[in-house]
Amino acid sequence: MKPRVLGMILAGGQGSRLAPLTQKRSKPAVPFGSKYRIIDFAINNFINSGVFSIYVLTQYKAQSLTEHIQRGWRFGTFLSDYFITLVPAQMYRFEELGPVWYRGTADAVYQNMHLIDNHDSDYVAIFSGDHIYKMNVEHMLQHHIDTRADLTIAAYPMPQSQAHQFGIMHVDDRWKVTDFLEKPKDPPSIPGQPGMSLTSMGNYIFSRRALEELLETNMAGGEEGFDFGGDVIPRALSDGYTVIAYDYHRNPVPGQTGPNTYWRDVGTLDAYYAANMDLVSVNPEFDLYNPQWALRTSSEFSPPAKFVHETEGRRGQAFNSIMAGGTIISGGTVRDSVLGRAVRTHSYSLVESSVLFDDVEVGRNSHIRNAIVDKNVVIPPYTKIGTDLEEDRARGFTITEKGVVVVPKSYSF
Ligand code: ADQ
Ligand code: ADP
Repeated sequence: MKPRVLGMILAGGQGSRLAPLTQKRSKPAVPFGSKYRIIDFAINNFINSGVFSIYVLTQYKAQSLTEHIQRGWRFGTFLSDYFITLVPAQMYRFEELGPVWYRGTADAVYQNMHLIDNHDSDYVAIFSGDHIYKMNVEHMLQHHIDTRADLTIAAYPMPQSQAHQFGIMHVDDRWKVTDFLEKPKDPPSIPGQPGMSLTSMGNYIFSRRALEELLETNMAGGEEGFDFGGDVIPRALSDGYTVIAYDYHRNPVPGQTGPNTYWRDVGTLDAYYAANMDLVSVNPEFDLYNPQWALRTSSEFSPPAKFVHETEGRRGQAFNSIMAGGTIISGGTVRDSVLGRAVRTHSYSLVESSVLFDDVEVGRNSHIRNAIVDKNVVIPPYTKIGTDLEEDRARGFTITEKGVVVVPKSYSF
């Protein structure tokens, strides 16, 4: 019999370093790559790996995420094991814990243990909803089963200089985890690979019994111990559970040649912008077009994108760019840019190296460069964004360390 696997996606992250994009939505709900939301990549990893029972645990400013999932992510209605269901914090343990929302990632699962009982899972795959990557979860599960692990943690080798923002693992020569440090100041290097640290991707597969035992013992204390990285994983090690690191690099998805080298946290505006720009480069590191690893998203209706070329002076054209349905390049030039749905650009405008979310309108003769423009912004004619950063700052826009200008949602000029 096939093992029963329950997928849980942690989607409550605030993503404060992505503000203003996260002012009105959680990080997993932030639009990415024209028509996707960040959470779509985690969902696709599950369904492309045959995990069709999925709970999405939400908390912070979840309305946008809720609508995205409800609108577009639906399986059939008559197979009860095929579902993507949102699980907001709703105090299921009120009698024991009193009025508390999710106090951390492990607590989000702890407060919903009844879902694991109802599903009668053998294994629970608890994945972060915050990252852009492709991962074969079936392969990771097989590894978990083969190594008789209680807990398997997806691992990504990363330059030591960036590793302080992550959980770091020490492993033995068979990739058994011997130590786990959550966000250490001086991350240790991988033996034999100086300059690199073995990072936790925040993706875990637990055998059900180990998960239940660990959460029960870990949550019993009451005041703290609510996160997987800081609390539950160190506890698993000190209590003698078998914790195995799964080598993400060595396990590419079907249809991909070469090792898996792409995993992006997109936790800062500059990282988010760079990951979008990668998609419109001539040879992107992240491939949206692998038919063996389909990247689905909310399938909202939209009419086809259109390019209008009225006269020579008013030609609508785009180079090295992607855009979604309903967008009309009604004159003007778009280059090296990512455009969402129902964007309008007008004659003599120029959009360069920018990310425009759904429903942005670019007026005649406007020039937008090195910018991220959130939804529902109408840019009047003759406006420049990204040219004079002092002026942009004075308008209240966020300017990143690398000089990318971010225009907040529904900004009015
Ligand atoms: P962080 O990313 O710092 O480190 P955290 O902010 O807890 O951990 O977020 C992990 C995931 O849980 C994210 O997908 C987030 O959206 C979600 N989340 C956060 N709080 C939540 C809550 N209360 N309810 C539901 N979901 C919530 C973690 C690990 C590190 C690891 C990195 C990898 O702790 O060890 O290296 O992820 O990015
Ligand atoms: P997104 O910009 O992420 O696509 P939407 O514009 O579709 O989000 O909004 C999603 C939901 O969030 C809507 O139901 C909307 O009413 C709600 N919403 C957005 N901004 C706010 C806000 N400031 N206060 C309350 N609800 C909001």
